[in-house]
Amino acid sequence: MARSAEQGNRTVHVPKEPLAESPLPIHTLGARELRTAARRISKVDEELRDLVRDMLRSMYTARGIGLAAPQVGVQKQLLVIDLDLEEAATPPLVLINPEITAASASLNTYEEGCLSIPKVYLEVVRPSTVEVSFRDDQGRPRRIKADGLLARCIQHEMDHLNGVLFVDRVTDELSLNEELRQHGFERHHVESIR
Ligand code: K1U
Ligand code: ZN
Repeated sequence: MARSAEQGNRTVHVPKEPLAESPLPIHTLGARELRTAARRISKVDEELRDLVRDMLRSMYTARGIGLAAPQVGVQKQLLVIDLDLEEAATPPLVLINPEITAASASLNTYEEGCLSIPKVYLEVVRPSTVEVSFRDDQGRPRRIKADGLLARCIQHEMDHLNGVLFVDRVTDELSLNEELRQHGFERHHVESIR
């Protein structure tokens, strides 16, 4: 639907309270959708912003801090992040066609989780800081330097855009097998594309 000049292209904004049901079902380990590489987005329009809103509502409902489009079965290079779930005034980050332009040589270890692998938490080693270029929800080019949990989350979500899951990066095979088993997954569900 066309928007009037008064309405303009509004930045996406949705309440952070969880809904009774996720607007978009989130695929879980074993689903083919999680192993399919996402395509670049050529047009940032109201239809895409509607998808962003539904992804944000789904992320807030699942109480996650990030969500990538392939997790909801959409093979587009789009991800959302919000590290401040309790603060309504903090806007989420929307990254369209993100590219890592620099990554630190220094690495750190963090126990990651994933909405697509519920309850499984395992240590993953990644670069401590990254620089990322992307388009925002208005299609404007952006560039950020990220460290801490934001750097971690960006790398985790960008992996989703390439069909890579954090369990592919776990080096402790014993812990991986045990943690998967304890939460109802089997090793064959991982089926790495790497
Ligand atoms: O991609 C996803 O499935 C979201 C994932 C993001 C993520 C978490 C931890 C490290 C890297 C990436 C999650 O949000 S899982 C839930 C979670 O770990 C968490 C939720 C609320 C506060 C803090 C962590
Ligand atoms: Zn994930």
